[in-house]
Amino acid sequence: MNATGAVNDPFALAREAADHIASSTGITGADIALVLGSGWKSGTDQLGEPLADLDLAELPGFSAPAVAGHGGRLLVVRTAAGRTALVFTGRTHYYEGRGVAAVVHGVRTAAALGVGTLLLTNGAGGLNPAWPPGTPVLIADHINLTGATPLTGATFIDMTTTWTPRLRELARGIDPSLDEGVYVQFPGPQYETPAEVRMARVLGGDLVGMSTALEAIAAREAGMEILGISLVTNAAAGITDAALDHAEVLAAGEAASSRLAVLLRDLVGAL
Ligand code: 8IG
Repeated sequence: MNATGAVNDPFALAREAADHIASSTGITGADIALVLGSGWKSGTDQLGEPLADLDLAELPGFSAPAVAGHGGRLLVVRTAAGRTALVFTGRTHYYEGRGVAAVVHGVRTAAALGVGTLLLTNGAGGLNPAWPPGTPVLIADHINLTGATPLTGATFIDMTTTWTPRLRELARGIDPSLDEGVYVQFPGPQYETPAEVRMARVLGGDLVGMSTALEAIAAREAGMEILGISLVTNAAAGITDAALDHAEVLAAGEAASSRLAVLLRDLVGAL
């Protein structure tokens, strides 16, 4: 604790949040965690039997969502296979300026509850013109362009199989039409310039966004297996002539919602 009584150790704060979740819901642990990004909110209905619905802002270390269209709840669900899933309907973004530990607090809280499988979703700009808005794309790998990391000190984490091959195969078994791509996390909050999108392409990127990579690093530190899916909500800047607009992002999520809900339901049932 510091002078104001706040917990400085992010793992102790995650433990505190986990204990709060356990005592207020009656669960003793969880198996799976989902983080729902822009456009993914509609996917919560069919995930299983609802056990609890908590306001994230009331849990230690979390805060209310900063962005229209981002949710702020933690749902606890019993899946068809009898597993316990934590569903975060929103996340803290790096651009909010609350620090990297706040960005990965949900992941560390899930880890403290014993979660071993993490499904990270997001809304992203697509670099491939064959991906119209509303296309879900599996994350095969990522590039972290934030210049930040949730790790401190000499914490050498192997990132080779961050985006678990077994889980990607499972997802493609459920939906063989899913393409894969490399996700590039920019710091945001501004969208990219066309030149930055061309840079991302030269670097090997297929998707641009403002989340996910930092969470994946924390999840690997915690030993989790991770599956990631981006919803292409817009063509990245300069890929088409269109300007980028947050309303377009929300509309693409709406339009894709029934497909995403089915995909999430089938994935969570199989994890
Ligand atoms: I939704 O085109 C969504 N999020 N950086 N670029 C970045 N983030 C995004 C984009 C995009 N679309």
